[in-house]
Amino acid sequence: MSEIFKNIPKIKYEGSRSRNPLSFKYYDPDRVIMGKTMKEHLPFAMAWWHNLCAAGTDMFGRDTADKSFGAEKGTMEHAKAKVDAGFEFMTKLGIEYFCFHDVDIVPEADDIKETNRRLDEITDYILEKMNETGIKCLWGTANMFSNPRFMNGAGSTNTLDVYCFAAAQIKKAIELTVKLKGKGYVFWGGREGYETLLNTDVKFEQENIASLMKMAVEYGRSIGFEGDFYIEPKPKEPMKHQYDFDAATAIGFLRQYGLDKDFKMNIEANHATLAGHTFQHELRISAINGMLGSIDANQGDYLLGWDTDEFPFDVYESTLCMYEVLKAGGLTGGFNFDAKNRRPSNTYEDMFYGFILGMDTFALGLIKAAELIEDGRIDEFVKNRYSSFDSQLGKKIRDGKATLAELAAVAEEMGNVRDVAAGRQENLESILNSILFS
Ligand code: XUL
Ligand code: CO
Repeated sequence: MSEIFKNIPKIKYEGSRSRNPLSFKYYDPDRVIMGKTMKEHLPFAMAWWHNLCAAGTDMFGRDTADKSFGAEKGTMEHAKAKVDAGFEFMTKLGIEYFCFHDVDIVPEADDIKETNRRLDEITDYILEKMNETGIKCLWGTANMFSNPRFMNGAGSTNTLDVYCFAAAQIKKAIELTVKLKGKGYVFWGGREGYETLLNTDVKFEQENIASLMKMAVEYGRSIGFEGDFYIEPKPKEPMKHQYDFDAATAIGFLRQYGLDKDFKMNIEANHATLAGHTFQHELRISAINGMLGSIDANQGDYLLGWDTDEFPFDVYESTLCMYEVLKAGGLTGGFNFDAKNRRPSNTYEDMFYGFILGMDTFALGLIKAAELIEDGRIDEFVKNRYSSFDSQLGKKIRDGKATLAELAAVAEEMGNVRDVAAGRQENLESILNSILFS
């Protein structure tokens, strides 16, 4: 196997003053922050689909990048060339993990039995590369949205035959995840939603999705999968309304169907903003419910209302993300760059620039989040903000032992409220700025 990214050396940390575009400015893997190395805090992953498959096609134009890696597309040679390219790419960047859909790693055949045979063959090859390099699998998943059979959804389909196909793909993808020792298995509800309620039985569809997930958990556990299952919430696109709208909705669904012990959230930044939330909101909601599992690290665009999957460069966002992650005690999963180069960024160098940007953005976010926590002013403010509840009566309320009548009597005794503490948002934002730009 010959080198594919010939002009690209191994990417090293050179510091923020370096003018070398092929170097890290902030990601210094061995630097220790709050007792752990950056590499331990930030288990980065490469998304097979964006990095090795997507080549720039959009609604208005075809590929701009060459991702053939010297082989004919649609062949097993090409599938292997992508493995070679992917492992060389990850090794050069020091990325420890990858994530994949079944159809990212082989061309789908006409018959699922042949597709599965191809999957066995390619994962043998991937395993060899994993053993050679020490690179690991973060999570696997089944693509149940591209093939036309899934036009009405997979778990939410109206057609029993399609439901069986979804089951077959999930079964195989879990087997592959176990074979590659993946830490997680993802359900992103590609077309699990609807375009119009006029043709949709929402209850029926949601029950079927839950059943499919239950079968997946049972099967996964029966073949030794010990990792987490994840739901990756997204409010819309491709469907007008997707059932896993946001973290709160997905968590409610999991609890309703008794799946909450086996599942956590895989939170994607761009999906959060599509749902009208901040990235930080989705992380916080997952964390306070004990379900912050993994992250799809990317960002959207304020001017565009769709999932642009850009490489993250917004350090406010990455700092507030890392603030949530540090406070939650880290992730069980990792940081998967579910991100793609812009269409005109179509060279091999651009593939590296995308990851250098993303890794540096999260490294800087980690540095700044640790400074915020060590500074302590924000945490202290939040703690003090609720200090009135430290009283006897406050404790009684927190313990669920107070009555409405008792509290009303206290209010009547006071006659009116004299003192409500200020929220201090501007002051806190200014602290954040002073730490970000110190
Ligand atoms: C789509 C998306 C997916 C999932 C995996 O918006 O994020 O690529 O991450 O299916
Ligand atoms: Co994603």
